[in-house]
Parts: sequence; structure tokens; C-alpha cells
Amino acid sequence: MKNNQKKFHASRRKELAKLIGKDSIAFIFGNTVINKSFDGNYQFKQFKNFYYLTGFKEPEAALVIAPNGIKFGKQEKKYNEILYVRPKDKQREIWDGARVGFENVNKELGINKALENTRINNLMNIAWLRNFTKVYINFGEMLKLTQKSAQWVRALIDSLNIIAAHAEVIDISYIMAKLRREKTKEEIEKMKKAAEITINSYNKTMKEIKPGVPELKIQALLEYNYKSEGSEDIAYHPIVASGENACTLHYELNNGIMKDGEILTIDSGAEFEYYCCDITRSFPINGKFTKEQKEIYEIVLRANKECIKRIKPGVSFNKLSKFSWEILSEGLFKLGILKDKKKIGNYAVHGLGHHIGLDTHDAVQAEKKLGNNYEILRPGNIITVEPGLYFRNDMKEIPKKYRGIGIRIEDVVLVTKSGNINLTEKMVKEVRDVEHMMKKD
Ligand SMILES: [Mn+2]
Repeated sequence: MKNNQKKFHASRRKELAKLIGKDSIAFIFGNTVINKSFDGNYQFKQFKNFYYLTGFKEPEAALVIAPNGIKFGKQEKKYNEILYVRPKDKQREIWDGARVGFENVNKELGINKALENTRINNLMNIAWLRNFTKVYINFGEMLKLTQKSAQWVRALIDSLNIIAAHAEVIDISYIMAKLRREKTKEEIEKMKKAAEITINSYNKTMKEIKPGVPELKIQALLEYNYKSEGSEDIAYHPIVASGENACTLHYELNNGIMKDGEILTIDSGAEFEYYCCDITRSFPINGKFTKEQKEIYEIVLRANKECIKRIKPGVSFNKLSKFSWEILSEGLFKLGILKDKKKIGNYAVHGLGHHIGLDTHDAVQAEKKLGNNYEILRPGNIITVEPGLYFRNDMKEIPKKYRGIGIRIEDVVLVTKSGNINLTEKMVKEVRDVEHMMKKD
């Protein structure tokens, strides 16, 4: 790992140590592999919180942070960060690839103390755990763990049952949410790169949109382009939804055929070094919007642009969401589609957007459950702005010519001290620009 990357992860661990305080200890388990079929597994993906703190991408690891330090055996030295990793194993490494091994952790990751993960049970010693008044654990994530990690987790829970009488046991996800809410310079750079890859890939792919082409082919081309442009993974399963399919918000079958005269809505993003992008655009499949499609598109576009203009520190995300509904309802009212503006929720079925970062729907929202003001925007927040309107074919109350249209326009926006920067600004969205870009040369 490069030096500046080591520094970034080290700074995150330091911040976490500050937040949990001196008499605390934190156990953060990394992810384990997930079976896909018989003896085949899904590609391994590290938990985002664990990645944030370590940059380590191997399964069955655990990080322990104890701001006051921990002594091992008779040694005098105390360590406040310990990474448990899989032991080196020649035979397994032939099959599954190289392992860093505890002996190389310091050099590779810049974490001072590392041990083989088989020794993590020693930490579950009850007498010793009594030294701490607060024990932080990544509960939400660890319930999904398999293999040996699941056994360690069970052992840890057993010890906690006993020490819980005098120690507070706390889910760490809320503190991680707080920590991840404002993005650092390094993270913003990665988000910019993820956006650049996503935009380039959309531009290459949109030329292939035409009647008769399967949605799946467009999905495949997008993913092909992401990887050709340097992304190692998709941020989430792409939505490639033509016609009425776009009204299914999390449509993921992508098994329709694009039809002349319909719209294709694509909601997709590349991941770059674990950071996510998330762009939605709606394209006329034959290259030209109909009058009705254009009318709806312009309303959604206005909501997108007007909301972005208003993004700055101190603004409430919820109020911005309400403002976008006002624009949408006003537009539909003028077109005669909406008689009662209060019914806008029937057609604008989701909120304005979400925080984004290491997760597409960034885990910073975990804080919401504590009732904290997570939704007041601050410099360093990155959010999406994605108004949409959806008219299903069974909505008999609206004129027939508007049915079967689903349009969403989504950008990724960084909140800065003085306002905001639209990280996906280069992705076309004006009607004439979209139609121009789709021209086949
Ligand atoms: Mn989104």
C-alpha cells in the first residue's frame, strides 16, 4: 500500500480512538466470504467500515482499538491498534492467492501490532476485559459472518454476557457513521475518479441505445466500460429500465427489450478503490424525446438543477426534498396531470437523495436512528440529488399519453464551505445535449 494511503487509514483509526475515549476497547470484525453455489463463492468484498480503518482486503480479519493500549505477555510495550489476520498457508495460497500474513502487516498497512487471527480468542478473556468500561463492536455487520469468524464472535458475545454488568456494550456503527459523514480530501479525490469513470462509461454506452436492443446488453456494456476505465467493481447492481420498467424503482432484472418511442432510464455507478458513484439519466431510445416525454423530463430536470443550486452548509436535506416535490407538483399541475398537489407522492415516490461515499447509500445515515441532526448539510458531505416522476400504465387517472413514462435525473454533489461542487456535472442532462450525444455517427 502506498504511503499516503497508509497515512489516510491511520488517521481514521486515530479519529475513531478519540471518539470512543480512553477506557474503551473496540472490536471490529472484517467480512468473510459468502457462498454462491456449491463450493463457489462470491467475489470477496471487505466491509466498508473495516476498509475505511485499515485498507485491508482479506477475509477473516479483526481490528482491535484500545486508546489506552494493550500489553501482550511480559512485554513492556503497549499497543493501541492490533490487526488479526489469517496465517500464511502455502497450500491455501496456491488456490486462493497470496496472504499478507501477520509478519508483513506493519510494512504493508502501517499498523504496529499484528497477530494471527487464531489468537483472537485470547482477547476474550473475561478478567482482562474488565479493564474497560465501554466495549464497542460492529454488531450489525458481524451477524453476517461465517466460518471461524462466526466462532470468535460467539466467544466474544459469551464474554460480554458476563462483563455487561459493569461495562457498556455499544454498537460502533453510529460512531463510524459520524466519522464517515464528512469526507476527507483523499476520499473526495476517489469520489471524483469514480465519477469520471462512470461518466466516460455512460458516454460510450449511450451510443448503443436503440430499439430492439436488450436492456441486459446495455448493462453489460456499462460494466465492461467501467472495468476498461480502471474500476474494479460496480457500486451496485445497475438498473437498466426501459418503458414502464423504470417505474419499478429497484428494477434489477434488466431482461426487457428496448422499444421505439420509449425511454430508457439507467441508474448505475462504478466503484473506484471502494468509493461509489451513482448517476441516473433517462434517454429516448430512438434518440429523440416525444413532446410528452420532453414535458416530464423538463420538470424533473428543473427540480434537479434548482435543488443543486440550493446546496450549501446548514441546509436541511429534508427541506430540500420537500422543495423538489414542490417543483415537481407545480410542473404536473401546469400540465393538468395533477389536480391536487398533495397527491404528488403518488408519482414522485422517493425522497430527493442520500449520502454517498464508501457505500452507495452511505452508512452515515445510521446516525439518523439516534435522532442526530445528520440531515443538516455540512462541508465535506457528499449527497445525491435524484428527483424522479413515474407514471405506470395502470394509472387511469392521468392522460394516456403520459402513462408508461419513468424519468429520474441524478447527480452526485459535494457540499463545500461556500456552496457545492457537482461531481457529475460533465454528464449531459439538457434535452438537446442528450439527443445530440445519442446521435450515431
Ligand atoms: Mn441514488
